[in-house]
Amino acid sequence: MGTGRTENAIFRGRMLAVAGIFFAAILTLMGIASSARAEVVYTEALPDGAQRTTYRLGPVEVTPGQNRIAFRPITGASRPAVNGWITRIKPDLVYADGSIPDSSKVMFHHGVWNNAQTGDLFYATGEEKTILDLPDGYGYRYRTNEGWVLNDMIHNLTPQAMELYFEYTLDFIPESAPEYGSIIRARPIWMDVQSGIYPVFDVWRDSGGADGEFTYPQDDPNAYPPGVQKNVKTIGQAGVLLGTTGHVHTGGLSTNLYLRRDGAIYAGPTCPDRISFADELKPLRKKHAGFVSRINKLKKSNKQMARTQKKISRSLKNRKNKAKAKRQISKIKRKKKANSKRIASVNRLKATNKTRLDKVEAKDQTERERDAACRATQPRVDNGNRVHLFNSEAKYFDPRGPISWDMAMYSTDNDWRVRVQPGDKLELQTTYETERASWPESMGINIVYWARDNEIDDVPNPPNPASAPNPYVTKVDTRGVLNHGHLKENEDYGGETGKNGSKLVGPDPTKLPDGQFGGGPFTISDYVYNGADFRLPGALGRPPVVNEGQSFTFKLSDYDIDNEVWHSLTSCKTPCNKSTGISYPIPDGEFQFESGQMGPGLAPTVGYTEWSTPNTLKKGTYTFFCRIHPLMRGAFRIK
Ligand SMILES: [Cu+2]
Repeated sequence: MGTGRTENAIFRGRMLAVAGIFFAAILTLMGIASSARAEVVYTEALPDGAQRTTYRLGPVEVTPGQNRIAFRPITGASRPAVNGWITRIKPDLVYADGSIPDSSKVMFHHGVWNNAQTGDLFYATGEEKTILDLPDGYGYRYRTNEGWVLNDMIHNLTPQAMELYFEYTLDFIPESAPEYGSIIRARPIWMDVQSGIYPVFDVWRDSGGADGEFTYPQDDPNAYPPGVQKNVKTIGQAGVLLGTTGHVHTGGLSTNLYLRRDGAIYAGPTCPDRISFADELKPLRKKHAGFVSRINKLKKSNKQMARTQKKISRSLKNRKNKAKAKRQISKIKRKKKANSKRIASVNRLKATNKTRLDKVEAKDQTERERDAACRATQPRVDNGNRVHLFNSEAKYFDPRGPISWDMAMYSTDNDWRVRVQPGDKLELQTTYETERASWPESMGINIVYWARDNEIDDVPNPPNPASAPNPYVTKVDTRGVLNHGHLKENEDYGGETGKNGSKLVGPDPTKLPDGQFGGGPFTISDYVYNGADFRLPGALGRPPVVNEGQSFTFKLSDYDIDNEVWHSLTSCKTPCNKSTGISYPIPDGEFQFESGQMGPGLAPTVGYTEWSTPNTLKKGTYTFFCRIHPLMRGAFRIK
């Protein structure tokens, strides 16, 4: 990794160390942000007493190329007018006409619904558009006198301004509904492998284990300051966990939620010891191998004799002593016959033995399966007292694999429950693939919903909280159900060449002649890496050249800084000139370099507006793109 990575990590570390910035920012912005216009676009009554209503929030004026974190209060007609329970939330981002933009053009990078009174971050969604669906009988408490703030980040991948609306569909049980009194209050717990307003970490290609996977935080020894565990939260009261879904970015494979309880060990029924058939199998297998090798030897000897016999027969007419040769032939024939008889008899012994061997092997297999099935019903306790609660796996619909937003997460199903007690610790980790590319600015987040015992008691005929499975006794369903299917807006994959290269964004830069280099720095403006952008025609697009040991410096234009248009230089595999889409280009350069999201310091930027390519690069042509605006492509050459 070049110099960029080190600076990147330092600046980001400093930024994320500012704890509490999230709430501070919300409180400040609540005062100054104007309330956005909103409307109800759809409403319908559901059989369980809930009303399904789609609210619209906006318009949101999306500026060219923006990747901006904003806070907006959700007030008035853009949320329910009466108290009640929220049981489901489904997000979207739409144009004025209700159509959904392609994610290759603009993405709902994240939206976090925040209750300003309780501090709850009660719903979050990202590009994967996860739906929150609380289990039957549970709801998130809604009060009209509690303020809501949406923390959103809209990522415009294009140089075009847009007018968009947030849409979110609530299932809501109002106070007036007969079902209202029987709903149990569900509360969110925000689990995050990082912290702060922009809780990201970088995943580098080939990092982590030999399995091509990187798990955060444990695969990064410097993930947290000593003694700090950002990914762990302690449960304060007895209660029941109700459900969770993970959030990862492109390249992410899963999040995993665990529980730790001091001194706890597996406490469920034990599986009977597996019966071992090794003592029976060993001699049978040895015998079998012995028979096979004897048969092979006899066959080999027969073949040899057959060759000798043939040789003698061929040379018979030239021999003086024909009688002697004929005697030799008959001797060989006799020996061959005897051999064949022996083969047949060993074969019979082999078959008898094999029948016994097969029988014992079948018994052994059955016993292994029985044992595995029994153990599969038991929770796995590892690292002392840690028990696995849920694997929120990312299911990629993208035919090219885990390299785009064409995916959905696995969620816990409706009857997933986990009994928790005060002092229990929840722990989260997330796993990314590291064979295909690097994945800068990655996340690993779960919102876990739970109910407290004392609030479960608030409803008539409450369920017995103690009936929820103790995860040290009963294995919970760690697999869950897919949150949603493939979404149409995620089909613009890119990476195409087209007929005669019609879809290429520029020529193959490795084949272009050397360009001029006057010393720099190069200015990035109008979505062009001026001086190093191979999409430009003629001499302008030729890769600039320096000698080994030297580097190029790039800086943001004042216009981009003033208008908050952030860029990166991210290495991509040469020629990196195919069409732009959600899975092309990706950060897969043969030699990895990464500037970070250049900008003056507020999240999501890294805090510098000028960056130099690593001076450790060997001879060759290097290609790069902008992770924020993947249509931007550049190249330079080292000689
Ligand atoms: Cu850019």
